[in-house]
Amino acid sequence: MLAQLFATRIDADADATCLVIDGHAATWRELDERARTHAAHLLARGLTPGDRVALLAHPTVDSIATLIAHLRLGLVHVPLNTRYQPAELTHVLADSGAHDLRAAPFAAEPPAPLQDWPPPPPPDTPALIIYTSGTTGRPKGVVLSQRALADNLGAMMRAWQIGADDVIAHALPLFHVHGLGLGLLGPLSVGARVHLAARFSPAAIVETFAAHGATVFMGVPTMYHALTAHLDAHPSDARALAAARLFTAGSAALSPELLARFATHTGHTILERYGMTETLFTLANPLGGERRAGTVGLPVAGAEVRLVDDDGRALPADSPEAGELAVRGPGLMLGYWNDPEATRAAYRDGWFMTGDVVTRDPDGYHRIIGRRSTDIIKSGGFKIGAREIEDTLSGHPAVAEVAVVGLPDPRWGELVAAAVVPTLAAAATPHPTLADALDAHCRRELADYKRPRRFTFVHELPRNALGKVVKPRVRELFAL
Ligand code: MCA
Ligand code: AMP
Repeated sequence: MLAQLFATRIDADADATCLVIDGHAATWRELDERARTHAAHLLARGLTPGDRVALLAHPTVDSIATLIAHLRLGLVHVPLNTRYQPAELTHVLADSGAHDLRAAPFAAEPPAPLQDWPPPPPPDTPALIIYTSGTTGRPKGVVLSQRALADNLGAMMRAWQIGADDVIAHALPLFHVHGLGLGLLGPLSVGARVHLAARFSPAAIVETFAAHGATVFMGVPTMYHALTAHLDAHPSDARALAAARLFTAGSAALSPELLARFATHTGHTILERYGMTETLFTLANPLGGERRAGTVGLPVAGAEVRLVDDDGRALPADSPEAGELAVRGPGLMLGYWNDPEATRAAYRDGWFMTGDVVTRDPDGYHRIIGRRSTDIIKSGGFKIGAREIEDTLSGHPAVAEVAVVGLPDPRWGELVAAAVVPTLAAAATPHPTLADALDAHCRRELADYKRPRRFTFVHELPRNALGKVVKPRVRELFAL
């Protein structure tokens, strides 16, 4: 489905610039030529539809051409998180069984580029596997179909009226659906131009608006925090942003204070929306109507949502009560890769259970007020599983027991923090020395955003009568 959209673009707009990456521009024709060369390499390797292919998700024209080749050949694209450490990458490669383009680079001598693209793969075949953290151990692979991407991203592009006149200022990572789907594939599929920055910085975003006529920016709240701080220091930079058409936020809660400060600088009310890797994008404030601070708005076209109480009953539409958000619709994943049990457990009565606790205003606007599990942390818009960090820290010889929590933080949303009971052998080691040793261990084993930023050392962890660690009380240990 997406494959078809790209075919249309190449026929219609061959000489239009579709990507600008750190100053290097590429037209659709160039992107297509590179994709064809890449496709020829892949076919020469004997890869066939359904095979997974892993690639470090660096923002380069080549990696995007590779992605397009995969989508058009019916190969399953597995973007590798560029912040991952070797052990994390090993898990993704082993779990997905992906052909690793890093381990087996193509021969220097390219084969003749592919002459004709094959017919588009069937809509319900896997297109992407995105690894996302959960409550259990290592990240799980979320399998997204060609149809889910085309339908849901198409709905989002229509809702935001994104089209060939738009230029997207893009600084999100290309290994999650926010940056890869909403920021890149969606806009490209409707003919918008995407300006990618290799790294996010407020100055680079301002420059994309001031010098390259960007019209739309999609960011996580941490980026708006940085942008607003930049505008506090350089108020005149707000002019370039004021001329834009649309600013959107998602992946984590945007505080009403931040929304108001950004509006004071730029005149723009950020459009906040909600999504999840497993469901794609399901709730959004309207482009035309009221964008209500502290809410994620209304269901996106095609998505059905309902709130479910603790007994599994759907709440009536006008109920003021909080319930777990359940989602149905074409954007839903095909399942977790190779994990039918986890897939089954994620659904109830045919609805995907998000784990997010939500209320509804009388007129239908949704508010995310919490999460069912204290073991999911969102920091900088990245999802982090407390369990994975605990398992990593438990592997250090100085750790007898550990509990990881998220602490509220104005910049990062939540900050990863670890309460540690040292082993007897380590009990006499000064706490700063222990913290340094654990930090060094985490730097080797974990992506930087997963590293605990605070450690506390305790004699025992707070537990309930059943012996289970009580996470809210672990959080209190850091207030001392
Ligand atoms: C980095 N630092 C941190 C964290 N990350 N400190 C605390 N907590 C963190 N999480 C520190 C670094 O160690 C460094 O410290 C300093 O901050 C700057 O690091 P750097 O990596 O340069 O930070 P950054 O580039 O400014 O990173 C911020 C970021 C990044 C660009 C906002 O977090 C990001 O790309 N987030 C996007 C995540 C995303 O795409 N999520 C979408 C998931 P020092 O200077 O001391 O070394 S998809 C999703 O959620 C659904 C579908 C949806 O709805 O979108
Ligand atoms: P991910 O697994 O990285 O796709 O993250 C999905 C999760 O991000 C959701 O289940 C929510 O907890 C959170 N999320 C996404 N958008 C928002 C938002 N606008 N406000 C609050 N939380 C959000």
